[in-house]
Amino acid sequence: MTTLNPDEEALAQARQAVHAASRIAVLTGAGVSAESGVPTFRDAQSGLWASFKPEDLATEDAFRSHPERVWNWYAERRSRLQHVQPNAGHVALADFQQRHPGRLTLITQNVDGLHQRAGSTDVLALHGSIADDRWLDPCALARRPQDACSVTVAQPGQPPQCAECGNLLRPDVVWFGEMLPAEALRAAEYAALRCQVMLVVGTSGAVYPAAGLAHTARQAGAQVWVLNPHPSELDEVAHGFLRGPAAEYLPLIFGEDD
Ligand code: BJW
Repeated sequence: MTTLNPDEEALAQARQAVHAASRIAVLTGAGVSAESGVPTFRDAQSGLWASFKPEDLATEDAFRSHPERVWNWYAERRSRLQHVQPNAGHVALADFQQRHPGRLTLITQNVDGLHQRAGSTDVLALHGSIADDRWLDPCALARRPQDACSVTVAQPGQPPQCAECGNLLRPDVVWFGEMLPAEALRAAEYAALRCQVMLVVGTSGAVYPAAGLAHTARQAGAQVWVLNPHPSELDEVAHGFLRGPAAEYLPLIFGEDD
């Protein structure tokens, strides 16, 4: 008889749980993109990432006080995303969804679009998309509230502005203190309530309401697994841990048998 070491044992259990479940929810965070070369928020070591906490940059107040600083943070991240690719973890999830339609709900806090680029469909993107912009304020000159600004001027290193009223474009992401997209959040809560297994991948579990989905799943009776090389704030919710990198472990969990 072969004896498995604790890591192999956990991996085998998680894999078995996933393959036995008809309703799986996967909640991802920045760690799932780390091996694609996208820095995580709270591990970041360089540039603005090191100088400011996410709470100091990812807020409307920060943007209103220092629009250039925040805009350039996003510009740098957008530029980096042009040179990265989905990794084996993103691909494993997308392949599983394609092989098993309707079985896996993918909920992500990431704004990088890498799950979608890997081929995942119906991704519940709780914190928006870094690829998109929207106006910061309603147009000051509009006659009707639904009318948006239309004429945009851009100076290098500054957020584009409405030439007529001075309104600024901002990234279409969810900052601290802002509501999450209602439909995506509702669908994510529904998936958390109904799933038999939830796998939480590469998130510190520090940001709510996303982190609360793991609590919801656990309270509703799901088996909860955490995949993260380091301890996270959601460890206390988990039935089991996988202490490893997402790009290596996700293919082992979601791949087909040889
Ligand atoms: C690997 C790896 C590898 C490394 N493989 N893993 C309840 C309690 C307390 C506070 C609140 C609460 N409810 C709401 C709040 C307030 C607030 C909040 O949560 N604050 C906390 C900081 C305490 N939440 C909000 O404000 C939210 N809105 C809201 O609640 O609206 C309702 C409301 C509004 C108004 C009034 C009243 C109520 C909005 C939260 C928005 C978060 N936005 C950001 C920025 C998005 C845009 C952008 O990208 O710039 O989202 S912040 C940032 O954090 C980003 C991320 O999605 C999010 C989570 O980060 P994540 O993914 O966990 O990354 P890291 O870096 O923290 O962790 C990486 C992990 O990966 C680590 O664990 C590593 O070990 C691991 N890792 N390599 C696997 N290879």
